[in-house]
Amino acid sequence: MASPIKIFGVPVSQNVRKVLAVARHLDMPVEIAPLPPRDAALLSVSPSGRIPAMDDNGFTLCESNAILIYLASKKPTALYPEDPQRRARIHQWMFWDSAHWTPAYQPIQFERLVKPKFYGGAPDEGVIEKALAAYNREAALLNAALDGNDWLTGDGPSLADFSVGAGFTYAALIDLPLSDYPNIRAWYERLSALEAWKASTPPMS
Ligand SMILES: N[C@@H](CCC(=O)N[C@@H](CS)C(=O)NCC(=O)O)C(=O)O
Repeated sequence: MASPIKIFGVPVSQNVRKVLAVARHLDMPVEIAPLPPRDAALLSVSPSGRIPAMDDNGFTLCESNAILIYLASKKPTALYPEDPQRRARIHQWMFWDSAHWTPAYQPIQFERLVKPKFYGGAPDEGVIEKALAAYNREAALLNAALDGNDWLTGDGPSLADFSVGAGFTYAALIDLPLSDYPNIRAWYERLSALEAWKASTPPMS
């Protein structure tokens, strides 16, 4: 008999959080191996040492968005509809998340949260200023896309919302500017009301 899918990574990581939230939304049992990044035990599933990673009975995978697609492909639901154009739109947002959105907000999260908490030292305001310019450029795009839309790609939540929404996990703690983005605020409230999103909330967010 097949074992539950194993997810490697600490749930405080927003990239792990999105995987756990999607698994929960799909009602798919997973087992968590709470390893921090670069743990030696990770390397056979995640050669970069980054989290999250996954092992489904010998099939290993890393990259959070690839894992989301894998999980949702195993159990077809409205999170990942079969229609090619709807899927393409979901992929568009997931690629944007990896290529533009995460790189825009992550330096702010690192400087304001990860660095003081785990490495010690004051935030580098120069890094933050540069990152805020990128963040505002991307947040304006997201806010515009949500104008008149409750969700990113259809009438209900899809993988796109879980993927992009993970970036707001620490928004309050790291003081991400949201006052100019009312559509993002309303959308993130909708996402936050989902049982799966609540259940995957890291303790310190
Ligand atoms: N693109 C990757 C990013 C994964 C990532 O950077 N994870 C962080 C934790 S949130 C990590 O493992 N950092 C350690 C490192 O980069 O060495 C994904 O979406 O899975």
